[in-house]
This record gives sequence, C-alpha cells and structure tokens, in this order.
Amino acid sequence: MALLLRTSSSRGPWWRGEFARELPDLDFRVHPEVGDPKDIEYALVWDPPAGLLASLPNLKAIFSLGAGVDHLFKDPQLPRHVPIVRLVDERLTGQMVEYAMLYALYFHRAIPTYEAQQKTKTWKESPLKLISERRVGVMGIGEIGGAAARALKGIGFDVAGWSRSPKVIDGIKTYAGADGLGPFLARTDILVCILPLTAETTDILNAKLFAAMPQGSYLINIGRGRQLVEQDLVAALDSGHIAGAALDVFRTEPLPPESPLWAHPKIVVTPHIAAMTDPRSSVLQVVANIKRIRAGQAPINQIDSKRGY
Ligand code: NDP
Ligand code: OXD
Repeated sequence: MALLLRTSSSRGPWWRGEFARELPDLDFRVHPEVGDPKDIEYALVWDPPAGLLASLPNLKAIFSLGAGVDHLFKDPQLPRHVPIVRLVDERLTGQMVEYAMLYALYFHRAIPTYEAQQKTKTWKESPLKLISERRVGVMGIGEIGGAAARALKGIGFDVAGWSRSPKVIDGIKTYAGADGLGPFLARTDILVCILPLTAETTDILNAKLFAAMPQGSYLINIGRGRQLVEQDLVAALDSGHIAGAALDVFRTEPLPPESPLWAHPKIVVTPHIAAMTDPRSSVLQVVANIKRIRAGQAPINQIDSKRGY
C-alpha cells in the first residue's frame, strides 16, 4: 500500500528521504508516477489536479502539504468522505509569527517612510509612538493567529483577536463573529489577516472593512489572496485611509507582471513565503497519522469539511 505525493515544488526527493527514514515500509510515489491507483491509501498533496484524488479508490486520508486546505476544495470531485488532515507544525507556525512581527514592527517604526526618504537623501524624523499605544488586530486566532497574537503582545503591542467562536486568551482582547467585527476593526491600527479561505472569508478584506478601520491604519495579509479585494485596497491606499500593506498571498499566484500591486509605493509584495512547509518536521505528523490509521484510530488535525477549515 502506497503514499502518493503531489507537490508543485521540487522537494519530491527530500520528502522521499524523510519517509524512507521515518517509515521504511511505505511505498512512496511521486505524482504523476501513480502506478496502479488502487495501491494508493494516502495522498500528501498541494493543489492536486481536479479529479486526481477521486481517481484513487482506496484512499484512507488526504494530507494537505500546508496548514490551509482551500487548495483541495477547488476540486469539484474532491472525495469528501475521505478524512482531510491539515498541517499543524511548530516550524510553520513559527515562520508565520516571524512574518507578522516583522511587518507589524516595519509599519510601527515607520520604515516605509524612511525607505522613501533615503531615495531623496532626506534626513527627517517621524513621530514615534509607544509600542503599547499601537493596536494590532489579528483576524483568525487559531493555531497560527493565536501564536502570532501572543508573540505580538509579548513584544508590547496592544493586541486583539477576532474569530468565529468566542475565545479567551490571556492578555489579548477577543472579539467573535459578525457582531464583534466592527468593534474589533475600530480599535485596529495594524490588521493581520491569518484566516483560512472559506465562503465566509472570501473578499472579507474589502472597502467596507477598510472604512471601519482608523484613518492611517495598515494591513498585513498572510491568510489567502482571495480574502482581499485588491482594487478596494488600492483605492484605500490611494485615498490615504490605509497607510500601507504587506501582502504575501494573492488572488492569482504567481502575481501577474501586469498587477498594479507590484509597483504600488505603499505595498510590500512577497511571493507566498510567510511560511514554507519543512519536510523534516512535517513528515513526523504524517507518519504519526498513518500509524494511527493503521491502528484503527482517527487521524489528528482533521478538518471539518462542512466548515471548510
Ligand atoms: P486554524 O484553523 O487553526 O485557525 C483559523 C482561525 O480562523 C480560527 O480562529 C477560526 O475561528 C478563524 N475563522 C475561520 N473562519 C472564520 C470566520 N468566518 N470568521 C471569523 N473567524 C474565522 O488555522 P491556522 O491558524 O492553522 O491557519 C490559518 C490560515 O493561515 C490557513 O488556512 C492558511 O490560509 C494561512 N496560511 C498561510 C501561509 C502563508 O505562507 N502565507 C502559511 C500557513 C497558513 P474559530 O477559532 O472560532 O474556529
Ligand atoms: C499553508 C501555506 O497553508 O503555506 O501552509 O500557505
């Protein structure tokens, strides 16, 4: 019985080596070399072609190569009766936290202004707020967002979080659901989006949301590109209502050369690198879950297909 890896990266050989060490009896195959589809019990995938998973009749689990699973739900033939498991990985979470902290500090310390001034050899101080006066709002306070909120609080920001269901996190103001969104946004100077992409979160970063944030606030989007209405952000930046944005994820990836986001003076673009799955740590939870399934147990970190995350 075999595992099929489908990755858009060149990391097939790396994964093969990790599995050979951790689970030597596993027959490891890399898409498109599927062999007999009936052999495949486990699929470890990122953005699989539509119909691939449905063509594997003996699948026991679908493992996402990332924390997000929206890439799976794009496939109309996704076999929803098969357990879908996402990555919950300390290294991945740590990298996301680094990114959130990096750009929260970047905006807090007015670095975009100093970068622009350097181009014109301008020596001029900007006002410096206390970090405890800078209000950061984290949208999505699950595995990653919760860790980011705690880390941002740990370096002194005034942090709040927003989620679907009510939460209690020490030292963090929490808001939930549609009713909590307005008050959450009204107190947010730097918004960090770490939401999963679902029907409810698609286009959530739009003109109405930006209007509900204070004048001169900032956006960091490390959730998913389809959460952001890109033209609404450009309009909010051009009007000055939003002062700057750091974007790691985009509606179309790679970001097309003709996108106005590339050259916008108030936008930082990174190529979906806030975190990168590390086979050395991620293999351990896939192997642990295969062992659980072999022992007749349910895998951990299974997502709720109805909820979409
Ligand atoms: P989790 O499932 O642990 O957390 C998701 C959070 O979002 C939860 O707090 C959840 O609320 C909240 N949420 C979901 N839907 C809504 C909604 N409609 N309204 C309000 N809150 C909502 O996910 P992770 O933290 O592990 O990952 C989050 C996302 O980060 C991934 O899905 C992926 O899109 C993105 N990501 C991006 C990466 C990058 O490189 N840019 C790397 C890794 C992840 P509740 O707690 O109530 O369920
Ligand atoms: C993920 C990602 O979901 O890298 O893990 O985007």
